[in-house]
Amino acid sequence: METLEKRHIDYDRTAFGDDELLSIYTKLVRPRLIEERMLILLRQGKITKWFSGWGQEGVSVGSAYAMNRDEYILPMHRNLGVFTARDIPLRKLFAQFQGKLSGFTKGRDRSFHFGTQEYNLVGMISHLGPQLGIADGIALASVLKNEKKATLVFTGDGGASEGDFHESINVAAVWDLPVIFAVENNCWGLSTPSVEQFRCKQFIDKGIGYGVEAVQVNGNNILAVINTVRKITAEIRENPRPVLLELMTFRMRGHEEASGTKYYPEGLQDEWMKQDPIANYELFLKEQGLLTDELIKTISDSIKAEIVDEFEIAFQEDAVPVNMENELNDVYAPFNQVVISPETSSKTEKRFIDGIQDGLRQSMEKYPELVIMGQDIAEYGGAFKVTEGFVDLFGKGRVRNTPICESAIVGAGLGLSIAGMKAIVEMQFADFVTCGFNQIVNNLAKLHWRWGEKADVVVRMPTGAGSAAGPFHSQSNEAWFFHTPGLKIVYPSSVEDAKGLLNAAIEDPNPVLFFEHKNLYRSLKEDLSDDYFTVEIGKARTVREGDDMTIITYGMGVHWSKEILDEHPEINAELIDLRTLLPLDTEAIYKAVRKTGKVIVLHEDCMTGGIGGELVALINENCFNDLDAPVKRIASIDTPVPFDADLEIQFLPKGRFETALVELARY
Ligand SMILES: Cc1ncc(C[n+]2csc(CCOP(=O)(O)OP(=O)(O)O)c2C)c(N)n1
Repeated sequence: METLEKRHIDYDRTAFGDDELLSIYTKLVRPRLIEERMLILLRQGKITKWFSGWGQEGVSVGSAYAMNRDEYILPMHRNLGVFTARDIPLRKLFAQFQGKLSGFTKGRDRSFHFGTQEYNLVGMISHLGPQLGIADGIALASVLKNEKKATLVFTGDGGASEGDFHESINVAAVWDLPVIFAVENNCWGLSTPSVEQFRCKQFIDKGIGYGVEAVQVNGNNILAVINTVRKITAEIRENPRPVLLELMTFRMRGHEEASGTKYYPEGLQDEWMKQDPIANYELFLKEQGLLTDELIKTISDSIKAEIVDEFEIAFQEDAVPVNMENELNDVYAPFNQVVISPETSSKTEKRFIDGIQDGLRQSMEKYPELVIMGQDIAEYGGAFKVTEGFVDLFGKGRVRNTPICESAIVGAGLGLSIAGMKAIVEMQFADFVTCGFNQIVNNLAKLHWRWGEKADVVVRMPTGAGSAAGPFHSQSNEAWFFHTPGLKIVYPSSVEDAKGLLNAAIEDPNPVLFFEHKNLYRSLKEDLSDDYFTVEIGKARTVREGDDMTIITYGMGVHWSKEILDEHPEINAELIDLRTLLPLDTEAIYKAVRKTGKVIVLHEDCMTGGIGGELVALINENCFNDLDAPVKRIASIDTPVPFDADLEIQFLPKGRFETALVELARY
């Protein structure tokens, strides 16, 4: 531990009694002593890399200390002090570092990449910025529940260059969310200095652009950090709003040990050494007559002994058992869907869009904790008017217009879920999900498998071509997500399924992408149960029975198939609507294939890398001996979706499907 001859930080102890000052000291040295030990273990090859918070402990410990214990903190990679300040037992923390079962992620994720409801902490994913949107959702939940709680989310000065920072602080500003955006400004992002990260003289200058209050504090002054965070939290709990808090500090060690610190200019580390948060605080406490060299040694020896013992316990723990079933079982949050039938036989003829609206409305009634978010969805009713009238029914708190910030809003959906609520995010068009892609595939999809927390979010995706809307309002993009374990993908083609599967998706605690074909919204009509009901997720539907061949499809493909089969009464085909793409109903697929021995797989999405490829592979692997003909795969051509109506007809697979159907019938 460094010592200083002269103190370089001024402290204001007005708000602190002697005992508290000392107790803060023990909390402050703890992460430093852990890192000292970790450095030894690293050199001995007993521990893998982590990201050091050496020199930044004032930020982590001070912030965590100042927050109430039941308020969420979303730490980053240098915030060991947050975890220790929340008193996570060291053996559990070290088991996490060592990938042991008694850690937080069953060996599936590393060091600080975990969350824990028990300690109200939500750890990061490597992508840095996505943390920020989650904080918005947690804070929104606290506002909607009138809990008067603050949320604190960290970001580095470098990570704050990501779009997520802009989106999240903007959403928090517009929605008056009680979030502290704590920018841990250690002046560097790996080897890149702040001047290459942003042009403002100081980070807080960004606050005015977002219309939020911005405060700067010396992050190495633990008492100043505590005072500042206490003051802000006291204010925003009562009068919710975001605050941008810039905590000035410096990283003394490398980004991680192996990358070194050679890029720091000569003398810079020596200058910052004088600002060490612990050495300065020690001097201050000595001046106050509260600390002596003996007491420092006593405290340090006792913490060090604890660290050695607790590391030993973590080392002694058996390696995590390697069991494939365990890995696969944890991909989804456990949920046994009990299908709910309509209470009465009352039915009304409704359009596809009405089925969706019915489901949404009845789910909003059933789940008071359910919130819908999307662009223009409030008074305007959404681009397709699905939520028309919802503000009057459920209020603006639960039917929320969002800024054009897909990433922050999907993140906010996850935050709502973490805080015990349910979320639906409406993409205005499925095409725009690209802007929220990271949150979906990296946060929502992996969360349960990583640390056992559910991601109770439905993303509604108005999808598909056929209305001459061009390449950015027509795409089929289900295959982008099909490849990501942890997501469910639901794609109804009937009015009944639209309502029943949407209700089921909302009920399911797992993240569901719910595809709604825009061309079906107003063209398809069916008698629909008026009551609330659900349809089983993961179950395909036999639309028509037949013996000549099997058509496996979903979405618009079901309607094209019906239409063309009606024109070819000589072909007696079994028609399977997958309805759920993830998880796939493989049993239904194999059964239908075995029944006829001839198969066409049809989808609107492009051919290459489409879901059809996976279906054909599965059929080949599992039903080869039952096949009487090569499996046909019909899809859109491998181009973006064209605007011109004739070009679009050529792009779409309907015409090629008819030819293939007739050919296969003759085979
Ligand atoms: C999206 C993304 N891009 C790049 C990286 C690689 N990376 C990890 S940390 C880091 C620097 C982060 O700097 P800053 O946010 O200032 O935090 P610091 O490490 O300085 O605490 C980079 C470039 C990443 N993890 N995620």
